[in-house]
Amino acid sequence: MYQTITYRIENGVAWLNLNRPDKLNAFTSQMNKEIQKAIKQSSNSHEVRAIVITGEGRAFCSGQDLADVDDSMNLGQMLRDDYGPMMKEISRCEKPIIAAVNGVAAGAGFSLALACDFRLVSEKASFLNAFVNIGLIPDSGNLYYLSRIVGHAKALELSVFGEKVPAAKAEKMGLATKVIGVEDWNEQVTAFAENIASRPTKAIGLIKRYLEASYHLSFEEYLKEEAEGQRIAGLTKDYVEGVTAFTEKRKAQFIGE
Ligand code: T3D
Repeated sequence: MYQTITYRIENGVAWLNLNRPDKLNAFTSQMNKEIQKAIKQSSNSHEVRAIVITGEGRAFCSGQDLADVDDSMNLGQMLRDDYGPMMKEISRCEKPIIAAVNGVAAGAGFSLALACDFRLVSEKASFLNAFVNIGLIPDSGNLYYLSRIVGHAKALELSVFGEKVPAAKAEKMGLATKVIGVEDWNEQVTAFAENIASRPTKAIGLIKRYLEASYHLSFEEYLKEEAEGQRIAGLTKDYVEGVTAFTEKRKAQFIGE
């Protein structure tokens, strides 16, 4: 079904592995489309309550496959056809998405990690806003997310100098949710993802929706929207379970509905 990625669901977690390790998981048009499809599949599946995107081999993703482009290509069209739709699918997804950054994340691979809700970063991983090194601007929502995560000044610095940011420095900048050692990488990533998957999935989706909306609305408009969000959250089974568990002094068992 998929050729450039692998996809499986385990314990409520959809695992989406970029699978072109000999090219450091560089993007092709096909890979863009397969990621888009896998995110949509996860969004539509009741079974999925968290999504992990990671890379096979030693890299997370090295960005656009530079062997797959030529000078005559309209790069704007490429973004409109491939990267834009993929990034929109990710931003529309109401399930929590975790980038498990196992190795270098460069160019649009960095953008992909930025678009995720959490970034678990291996101690041997690094981030590289490589675009400027080949005369391009950061794309695929990169500046949009990067400036929100690290602030305007750092976003400009990382984009203009295009230098590698090692895991420890990335953590200090707020780029990493958590840096994880190589030895317990699989265990810790799985535990983090399954923890998120056990939480009230609908509420998490609404948190994502309204956090994003807060950037685009006046405070008055935001309060109006927020009230609607809470109305929806208040109708979920997980809300009933949360309150019941509190009054019964036990741990809530959320089901994601
Ligand atoms: O079309 C457009 O340009 C518009 C779209 C833009 C979106 C973008 O993402 S632009 C940015 C594209 N990405 C880059 O510029 C990053 C290029 N890669 C690197 O800078 C380095 O490879 C890394 C820092 C990512 C890793 O360095 P290192 O030393 O660990 O590995 P390496 O030896 O450079 O790479 C290993 C192999 O992967 C190598 O192939 P080989 O020699 O073993 O056959 C290398 O060519 C290949 N590879 C790495 N990145 C890419 C790639 N092949 C194709 N495309 C790549 N992006």
